[in-house]
Amino acid sequence: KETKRDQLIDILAQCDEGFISGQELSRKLEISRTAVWKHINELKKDGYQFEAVPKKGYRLLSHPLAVNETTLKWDLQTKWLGQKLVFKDEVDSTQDIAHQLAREGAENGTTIIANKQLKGRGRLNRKWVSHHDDGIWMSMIIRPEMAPYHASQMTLFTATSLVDTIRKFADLPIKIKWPNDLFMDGKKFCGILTEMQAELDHIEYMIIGIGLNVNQEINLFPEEIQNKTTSLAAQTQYKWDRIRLIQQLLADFETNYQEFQACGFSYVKDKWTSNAYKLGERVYIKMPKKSFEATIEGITDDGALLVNTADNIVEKIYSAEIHW
Ligand code: BT5
Repeated sequence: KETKRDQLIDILAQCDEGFISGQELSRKLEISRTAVWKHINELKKDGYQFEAVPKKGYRLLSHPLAVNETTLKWDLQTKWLGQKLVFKDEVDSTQDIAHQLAREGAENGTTIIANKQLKGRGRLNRKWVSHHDDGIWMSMIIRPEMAPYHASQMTLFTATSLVDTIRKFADLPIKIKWPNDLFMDGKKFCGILTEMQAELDHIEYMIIGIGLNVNQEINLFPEEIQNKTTSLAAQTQYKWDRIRLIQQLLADFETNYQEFQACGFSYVKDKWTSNAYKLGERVYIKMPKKSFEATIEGITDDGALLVNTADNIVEKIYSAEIHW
């Protein structure tokens, strides 16, 4: 059932005359004028902007940029992804909360989003800088019908879905660096962390973590990564609406995921390849036991990286770091 607050937002948003008086609102909502005033103040705190004119009343000027559970769920166009949404202002890592909820049985699609992370992490326990609330830090609990050895496809899938979403807002030259980074202008602005709980033949759950730099100024990043890091706003020179971006991201992930389930990895492979970073170029492949120079040829039908080594041998790589 819609709360009074939701009803108030609806009335304000649909008000043709622009202004609506406190008295009118109190009548329509069947609450006191003090209660209306309290709700309006709450909404202001959440980032809604009003024009208030004596005798005329209130007019809604803009919806909030403040990200929270209400604003995220308002007009969210998904069926199962993010419909169970946990929003926190500050956490250690959204991955940890997701693991805990998944262990407790949280349903497929449950999504955890935070404004700030104190201990955001990347792969191999590397740090993910996310202590400012200008980015998108989220973890999705997915319970896929997929063999564990196909799990790495989810990372590649997520990267392609993210590219789709961002391109809906701006035509940016985004490239996917295997396996889990999005780059622009030669700099990283997004990383994906896929973790899972699985038996040999069965995935119990996956946690897909997305860290996306949105409105950061570059000087917010620690010095050691400033020259290799960027954000959407740094590239476009304007601030992005994080709420719309998250909502679109969830909606695209959901529809693309359905396609991926129906068509298999071929749905991902072409999209991935057409956005691949350094395709056909020489890079360094670093693995725990060996490092070598090779040319990136593409990915295989199961998501491994295909490279051509200096001795003209084509190798499939399942896990490595790529440098240049
Ligand atoms: C990743 O790891 O790129 C995966 C990052 C996943 C972060 C999300 S945020 C929501 C969820 N909760 C978490 O705690 N994590 C996930 P990796 O490929 O290991 O890259 C880590 C490296 O990226 C670091 O060693 C830095 O060099 C660089 N880095 C750190 N923070 C960055 C940032 N904000 N933007 C760009 N590069 C960054």
